[in-house]
Amino acid sequence: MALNAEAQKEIVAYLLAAEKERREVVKVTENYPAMSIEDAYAIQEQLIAQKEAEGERRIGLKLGLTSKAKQQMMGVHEAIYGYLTSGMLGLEWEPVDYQRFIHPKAEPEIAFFLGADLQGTNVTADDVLRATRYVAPAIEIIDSRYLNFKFTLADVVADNCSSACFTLGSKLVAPDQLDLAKVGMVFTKNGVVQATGAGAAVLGHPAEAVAWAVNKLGEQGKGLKKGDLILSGALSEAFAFEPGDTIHAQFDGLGSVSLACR
Ligand code: OOG
Repeated sequence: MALNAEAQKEIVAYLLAAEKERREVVKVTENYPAMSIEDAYAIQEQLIAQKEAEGERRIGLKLGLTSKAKQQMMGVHEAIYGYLTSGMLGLEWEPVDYQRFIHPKAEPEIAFFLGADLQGTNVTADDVLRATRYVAPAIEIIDSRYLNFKFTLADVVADNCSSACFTLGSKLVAPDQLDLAKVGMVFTKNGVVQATGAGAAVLGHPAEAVAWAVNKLGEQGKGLKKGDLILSGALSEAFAFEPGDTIHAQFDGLGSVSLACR
């Protein structure tokens, strides 16, 4: 680690305060340029532990920067992961309140529900599909705590990968019912198409992305549990929205999911 325990603790408090007070902050690497990816994951872990201490539960994992387009945009070659907590779960039939965010953006994703524990360092996409009970359409709201959504890889990892909220569609499909790489997707805002994509945009196949994350966790002796939910990464870029907007993602064979904002 490049940062000592005291600096890590300070960064955790800095990021949690930004989230609670809903304000953008200068990215951490401005003040701690030495922060490494390893430091960032340690900070992320402490940040989630703090949320748990405040009553939230860890309910799964989310991946980020899984598409080539997003990796190129960021100038990185690696995906990232963060944790989903109970407080992030939004409901399709209940509009989300814009006031709880700083500068939210929505993106379409494919969610995995695990029917078995998953841990290891050689886990394959096939292993992921075997351990998956259902897949479902999802919309993730990301809300970077950093000014103008500008950050380095270490910054975004420390910030739990910009996680804020997500909703799931009500149709659950067994993963062997369709080829997730070929699932087409149309993403709209107020009925106007914002992006189109396919499951293959996510590291070639969304289950590949999940396998990558499981192997990363496995290197630290961690894993995922039966019942965990995983958001496998965006199929397109993320789009800003405002109160009154309705976001909708339609997936071929998977059904649809929508999210209204008030
Ligand atoms: C980082 C998180 C992006 C994804 O699916 O690529 C993400 C960000 O762009 O703020 O969740």
